[in-house]
Amino acid sequence: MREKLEQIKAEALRQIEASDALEKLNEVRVNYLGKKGELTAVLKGMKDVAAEERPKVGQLVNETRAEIEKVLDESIRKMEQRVRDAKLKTEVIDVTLPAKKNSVGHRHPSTIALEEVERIFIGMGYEVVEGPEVERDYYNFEALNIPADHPAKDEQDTFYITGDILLRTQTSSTQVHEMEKGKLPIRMIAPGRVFRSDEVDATHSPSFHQIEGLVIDRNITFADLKGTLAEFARELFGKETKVKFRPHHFPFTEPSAEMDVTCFKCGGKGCRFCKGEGWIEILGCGMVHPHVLEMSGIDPEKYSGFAFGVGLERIALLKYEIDDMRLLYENDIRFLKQF
Ligand code: 2U9
Repeated sequence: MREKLEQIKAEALRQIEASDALEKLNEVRVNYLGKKGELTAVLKGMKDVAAEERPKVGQLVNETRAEIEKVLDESIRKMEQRVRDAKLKTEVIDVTLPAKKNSVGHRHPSTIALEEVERIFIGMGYEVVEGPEVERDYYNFEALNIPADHPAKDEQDTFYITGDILLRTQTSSTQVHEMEKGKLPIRMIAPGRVFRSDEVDATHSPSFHQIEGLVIDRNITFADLKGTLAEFARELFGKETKVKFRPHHFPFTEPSAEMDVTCFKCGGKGCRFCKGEGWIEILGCGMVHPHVLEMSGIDPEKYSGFAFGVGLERIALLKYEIDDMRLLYENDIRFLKQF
């Protein structure tokens, strides 16, 4: 038995010595130490060995196994080292090569402008509320005091889905839903996409975005409107910005006004940017019409409020001095990556 084990060991060591690849060393492991290997076969043949000899033979088998394993592991370690060395020699890394460009996207200029406006109003305690883009005629027009014969209701101006269902032309509908909930006071802005049947040009698009604001509480006056919107203008365009209110008409507010800001390029002197005016029109606003409050179940004797509406694209165009609205929709990466 001893000779047989010596023979097995010598043959295993010879094969290890002759191996020139890791696969071959693994083969040796399987053939000699594996479940069906030669040493296991010897152990299985123990039944033919005299009982008193068995512990000795068992010990011999284990010793042989340990010796083969030791040489095998050492050979594998050396072989792996040789493979690594060869790889290092062939795979030269040129550290002077330019790195792969990692191109990370960023927010769209309209989104940057929206988040700026939201930041300002959230800072003044307003809530941001979003509503549906598809609306009933009532929420888009009637509840806002826009009568059936108003030109805005013309099919030329509004996208109708049915006679009663349409794509909202303003986000005021979202504010009407809030008023109907009956929770007062209200201090909210409603940003979102709106639709008007307009031809595309540098300043018009059939789909654009608005941010409308609404405040309803006891004792709200035009002074609150002026103070709030003047502060908004200063935050958005710089603390030197002055505001001016011109009388206007909207069916849903009374009195109504348009607000201009001093040109942030020339400070109001007049330049090319403000077309020599010194002023730039920025938004529409007014005191919520008592009838509008009443229709949504708010008592105009107890409560009053102000509202305003601003075009998001207009803010983005002004802020970034872009002269054509279409650039905001085309998603041309050469344009977008400038912001
Ligand atoms: C309720 C009552 C009144 C919202 C208002 C404007 C004035 C306004 C335009 C600005 C440019 C639309 O994006 S634009 O084309 N909007 O001038 N919007 S007051 O008034 C409301 C809103 C909700 C219940």
